[in-house]
Amino acid sequence: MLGPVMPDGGICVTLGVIDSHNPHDPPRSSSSMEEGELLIAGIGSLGCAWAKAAQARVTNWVDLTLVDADDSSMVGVRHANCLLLGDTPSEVGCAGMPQLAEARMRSLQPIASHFLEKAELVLLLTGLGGGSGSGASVEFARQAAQAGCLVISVAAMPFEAQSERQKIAEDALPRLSKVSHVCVELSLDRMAWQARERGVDWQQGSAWVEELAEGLMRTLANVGLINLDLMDLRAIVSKSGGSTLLVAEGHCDEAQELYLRARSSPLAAMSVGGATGCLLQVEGGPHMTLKQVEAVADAFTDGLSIDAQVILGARVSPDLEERMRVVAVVSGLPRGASDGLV
Ligand SMILES: Nc1nc2c(ncn2[C@@H]2O[C@H](COP(=O)(O)OP(=O)(O)O)[C@@H](O)[C@H]2O)c(=O)[nH]1
Ligand SMILES: [Mg+2]
Repeated sequence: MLGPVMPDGGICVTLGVIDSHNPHDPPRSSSSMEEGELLIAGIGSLGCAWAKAAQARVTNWVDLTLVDADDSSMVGVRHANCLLLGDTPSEVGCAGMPQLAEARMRSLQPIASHFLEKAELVLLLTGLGGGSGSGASVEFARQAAQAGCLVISVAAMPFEAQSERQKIAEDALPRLSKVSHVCVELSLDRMAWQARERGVDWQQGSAWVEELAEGLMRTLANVGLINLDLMDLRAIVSKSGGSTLLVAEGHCDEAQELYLRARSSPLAAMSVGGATGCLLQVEGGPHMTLKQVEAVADAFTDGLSIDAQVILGARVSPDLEERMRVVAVVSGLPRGASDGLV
């Protein structure tokens, strides 16, 4: 531990630097996490596709749950808890019927409770606007929270041209947000736009979701003291108000650039100004300096409330060399805040 540091603005930051061993294989010490404590859950077809891709990056130490009315979402998966919403031919499909998906998810609670009781953190990925994701994700998040899990939901909003889907999504989002500790809203339009910029198909634009999931899971698992870190995360997300996630990777000397990259991810417009809580994890190569960590902390905490609680962790991962990976959970945001991100 390097002890508390006080960056500009008077925000008190607790800083810990932990050397990770092999970045690809986080330690599972006896005092750290147990199997099943970290869970990525995909709900609905898009959510399942994202969850499979995200969990494939952290396969040895994060479990996977797939929930959909369509069993093709579960094809080709080796180790996952698969929950099919309706298991007779007449029941298959929840197209445009979120209430039906929600009711079916409710009836699956006895099965879901087996793995939700063990889990500490659930990262829920879903695309709103269809039936399965919009209905079942609300009920799944409710069950997870009831089982004592910390629930972080990432929900994609439909393309603006899809007005029927928009309506369903706008109904589902506040309900999902209410039963999640953190609910991050993604815009498929922004994602598609960014994918086009890079010359890839919009569905491949999901690399950002995978990075977010991987970054968050590494933040929580790599440090070895999972419970301590989950407690830090709990302290941050328990603040009242809105919350969001920021993730970025870039050169370790470009703190401001890293921050701007994190802010331009396909999140819906949301200002982090006035936030009262921030958990910031900075990961860099072996030559990362305290000065670089502080520069990133300054860039990410600039504009937070003057008395914000900031918990800062830093970790050395040899594979990052000159690069830095930053994951921030920002909470206590004034409701309805928007700064019109492009
Ligand atoms: N245009 C387009 N949008 C899609 C496609 N697949 C998914 N989406 C979007 O993703 C959202 C969720 O879709 P999906 O996960 O298939 O719904 P669910 O399985 O019924 O929950 C939809 O509301 C759409 O906005 C696609 O192939 N084309
Ligand atoms: Mg579907």
